[in-house]
Amino acid sequence: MPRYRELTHTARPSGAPRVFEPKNPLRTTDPGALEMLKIAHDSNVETVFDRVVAQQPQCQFGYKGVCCRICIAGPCRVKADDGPASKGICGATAYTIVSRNLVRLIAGGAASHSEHARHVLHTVHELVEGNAPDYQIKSPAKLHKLAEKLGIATLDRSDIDILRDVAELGYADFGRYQERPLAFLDSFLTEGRRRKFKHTNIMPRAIDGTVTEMLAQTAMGVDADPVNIIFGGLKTSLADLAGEYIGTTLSDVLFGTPEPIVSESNLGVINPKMVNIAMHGHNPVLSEMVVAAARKMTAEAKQVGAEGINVVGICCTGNELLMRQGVYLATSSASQEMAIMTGALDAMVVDIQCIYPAVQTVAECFHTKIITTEAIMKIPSAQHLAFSAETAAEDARKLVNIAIEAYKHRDPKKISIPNERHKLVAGFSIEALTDIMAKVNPDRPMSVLTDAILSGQLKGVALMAGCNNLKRPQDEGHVTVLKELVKNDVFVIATGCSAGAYAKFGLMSPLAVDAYAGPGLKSFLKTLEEANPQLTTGLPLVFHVGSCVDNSRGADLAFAMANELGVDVPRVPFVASAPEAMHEKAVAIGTWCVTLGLPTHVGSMPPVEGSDLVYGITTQIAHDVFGGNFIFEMDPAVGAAKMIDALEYRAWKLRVHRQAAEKYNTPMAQGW
Ligand code: BF8
Ligand code: SF4
Repeated sequence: MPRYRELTHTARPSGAPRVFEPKNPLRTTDPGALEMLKIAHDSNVETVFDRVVAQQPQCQFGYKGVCCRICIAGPCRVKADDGPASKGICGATAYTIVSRNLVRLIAGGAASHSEHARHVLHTVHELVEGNAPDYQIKSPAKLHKLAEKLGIATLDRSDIDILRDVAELGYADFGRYQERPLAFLDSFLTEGRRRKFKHTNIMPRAIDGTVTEMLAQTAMGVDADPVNIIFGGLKTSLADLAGEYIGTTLSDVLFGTPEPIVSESNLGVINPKMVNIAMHGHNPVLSEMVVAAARKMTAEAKQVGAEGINVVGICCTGNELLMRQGVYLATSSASQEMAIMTGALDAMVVDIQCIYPAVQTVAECFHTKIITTEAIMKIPSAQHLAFSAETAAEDARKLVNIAIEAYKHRDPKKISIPNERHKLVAGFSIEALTDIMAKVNPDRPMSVLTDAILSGQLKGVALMAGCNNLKRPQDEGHVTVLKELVKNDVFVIATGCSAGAYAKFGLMSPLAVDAYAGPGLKSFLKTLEEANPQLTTGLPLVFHVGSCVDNSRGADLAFAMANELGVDVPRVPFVASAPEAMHEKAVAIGTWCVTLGLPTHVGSMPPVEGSDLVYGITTQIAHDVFGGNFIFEMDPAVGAAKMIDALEYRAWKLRVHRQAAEKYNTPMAQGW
């Protein structure tokens, strides 16, 4: 069972309200978004902040997970503790309904991440077939490292031949029927996790097959056993992680492995004198091409009176561009409409995921063009331009031209850009982090981090991930948790809209270290900086490791630390947190974090409270079996305290077991 030091802390959340001031539409703490939100209200433009209020109070059957819509005899709701109303029409009880609903969220997340990965994989395939002339292998080093992990020969072979084999194995991972583990997952795991997943029978063999199996397992009249259903969900979450690995590694191969890079963030990066294009969505396959095209089209922009072209990012594709190209990150998920409200956004080019259909409605109040680009993602009234790997550069030029054309139709009276913008340092792939630590210890770079934890200089590592969820004010959770963690000497890495929050608030800058880091974290960062005089910038308070699929980088760091410490992941002082989780992808990520053995804080309650059994499995039993557990806690400060407890407990136990092993000359105890 997970342990908490503070006696009032239990596996149940504190009494913090589930929905902050339900009738208050001013639900953001981001100063840039807040400024725009006031303008939206004054000009009667409806945004997500109004719609979330309009949805209150939300259905409590759905909130607790006891509404079943899996067949059309329903919807069925668990309305009583006993008697016929305590079950669905087929007799499904609360634990069956809750667990089925939960794992279907995981399947949705795995399908989403793997759809993204499949697109990158197709692009790689087109490249090796000679059909994608605008793409290239930007990181041969990453390709070789990946091939070696996957057991693909590299000696005396051309990069393109190696990549061909990698792509084939990737395709096999999507559709394998033979009983062999998913290569893109198996090759990254620790030995301990590999054994655990085999023994618990949750090692997936293919991504698509696992997602389909999950849907079949949870169809009407199939699995009713909540434990079996949840194990199916864990397997699906591992398929999700495999999709993330494919997405991250192949994107690094095609577009480069991120290295430290300086940029800026918040709505103030939108430039009134330039043609502004927002890239919104997830896949660098599209956004990298648009950036490349825009950089060559300054002359065209000048012809319409602009000074040039300013590409900015929103959400995860923004994170991808920021990590590799230093492109400004305009804003994150909940404030996506606010970028249009500036009146100076000429085009918003979108691909898939986390794009509010409402961006088109807001855009219609301005001159902004919304352009969808993928066959599975269209918005009524928005323009569609089918983007393809074969004609990528040409497609990208067309997209940029739409923005240049739109610039001519700007209404100067409607332009209002907040001054808010902050400097930041991003670009911390695990390779980049390892290189930085290698300057302190070239033989065992990861020991720099683990030794700092063993000595007590750091309390541990936290992976901050996930979305915005307007049940509470935007970014409040991300910022509060971060400040608590760094004050307590936790080394923090961040992805997705969590990283977006820190970027927007100026917390991803070296300047924030002095203001917020505890003495241990400060001295740790100083040691790294002193050993790395080649870095042209100081190190940030929180390390940006990328987009949502790049949570795989977080898993990689946990594996590397486990291997360095000679233990499995559940013993590593490493926690994860999604203070404002929203998307199905966040549920999938949180679940594999728990399955890998990480205490995982979630600040927005998933629909599990309708079954004590399911709640207990996710928050307690999971810890006994896998070493990780969910911490559902809506008060971000309490959530952080619970994470710090978990880190301290793990670090203490590691120290004790190491001392005992040394004193008695025995192998290190492996239990958690
Ligand atoms: O994939 S963090 S709101 S943008 S789901 Fe979406 Fe959540 Fe943001 Fe990126 Ni991830
Ligand atoms: Fe109702 Fe059962 Fe159908 Fe669900 S599967 S909607 S509980 S009859």
